[in-house]
Amino acid sequence: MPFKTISVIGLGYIGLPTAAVFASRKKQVIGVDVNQNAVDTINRGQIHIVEPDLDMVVHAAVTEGYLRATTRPEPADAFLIAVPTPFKGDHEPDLSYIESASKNIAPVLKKGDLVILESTSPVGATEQMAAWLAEARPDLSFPQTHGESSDIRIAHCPERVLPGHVLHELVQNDRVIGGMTPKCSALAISLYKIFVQGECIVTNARTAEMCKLTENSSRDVSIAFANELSMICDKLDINVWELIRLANRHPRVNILQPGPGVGGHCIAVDPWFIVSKTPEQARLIRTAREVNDSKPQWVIDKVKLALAEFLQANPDKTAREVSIACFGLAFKPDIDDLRESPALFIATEIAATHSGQVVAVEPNVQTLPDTLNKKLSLNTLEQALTESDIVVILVDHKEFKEAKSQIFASNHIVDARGLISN
Ligand code: SAJ
Repeated sequence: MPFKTISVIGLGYIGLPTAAVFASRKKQVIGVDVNQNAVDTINRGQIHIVEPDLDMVVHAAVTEGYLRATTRPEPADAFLIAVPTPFKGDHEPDLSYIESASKNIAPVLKKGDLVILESTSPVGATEQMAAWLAEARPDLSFPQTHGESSDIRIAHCPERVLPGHVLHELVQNDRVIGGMTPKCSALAISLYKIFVQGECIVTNARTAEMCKLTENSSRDVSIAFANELSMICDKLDINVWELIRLANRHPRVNILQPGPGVGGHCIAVDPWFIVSKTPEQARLIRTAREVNDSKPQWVIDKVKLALAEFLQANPDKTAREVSIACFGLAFKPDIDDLRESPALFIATEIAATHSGQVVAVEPNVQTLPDTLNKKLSLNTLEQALTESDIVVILVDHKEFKEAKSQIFASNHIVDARGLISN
């Protein structure tokens, strides 16, 4: 077998599940992360991130001796780089994590090794990674200079799994394999076939990079269309949820759902990687980002309006006596991930500016991040409905859908998800 030992660099939302799944197929896996705390947690058989069933898979992999974490790279037959690729303040991609991962693994590379970049990356990042590796190891040959006879094989194989369904999608999804040469692709396929049941489709590295960016930009543009419609319909006094339901009856129309904005760590970031490379051409992609990014403030303004209307209808009350409940803080339904969440941003802003009480109902989390505790407190659904004057629906969690008629009975509702109007 060509892969006795596999190393995964970056043990986050993609790297850790990937490492655990290789280990579950009885491969020796070395996980590498700069975060000592994450490394220690994993070596205890526990996890530092939230993903259904991942705890069990990691626990089994560690206790059976197939997965081990460390902060310093060790020799392996294949290296998968799954580190963050955020953007800088000006929306320019920040490749510094890929650069330091490349420089860290370079000393342990040997002839015949495969290096795969899995991180979502701007076009050209794989070639850049190959250049960093070659610079650090002039004694080895690389595909950019030696083609099919290179010592090291390099490919870009972007991750495409949906948070909350990672373990299932890692195995079932088709995989785009962008080798720097056909032999690089062939070796990458033989690695992924250890656990991937979906099809592995070969292309080149640049197309694979653009493919991942295109998938998330396509979704961002579609959501922006829905969000723009919601703002248009609000002006025209039309129920956008009914409108979309009706339009979607057309056999070739499939509009997505408006919401309080686009959250998560991918869809709100990746389109900028296209815009930064081709700013003059990527007009629609940029505008979609701007539309989606404007939606949280639009919702906050709606809450302010609801408060003004409430005070007008209840002249005996002051703002300090008005209680607001925010339903949902996660970045999308039925998960507990609060990172990059427009719902959390909106709830925090309301708590910071409203003089009365602001509570949040979030059935998927037990405690709020320390930074929020003073301004925002968690409440149960029942208590929030009894005690609040204004209800703001930010996430359509299943618990809220089940309590739809109870919520509907509230007098003042700002419904950013169409929970009750849908
Ligand atoms: N959203 C809406 N309306 C919709 C659909 C989504 O407002 O109709 C919002 C969600 O509430 C959320 C955001 O968009 O705030 C993103 O959620 P999502 O479920 O669309 O996507 P993510 O970020 O969880 O995962 C995406 C996936 N990409 C695509 O579906 C094209 C996933 O397959 C990728 O692997 C992942 O990004 C990634 O890691 O890039």
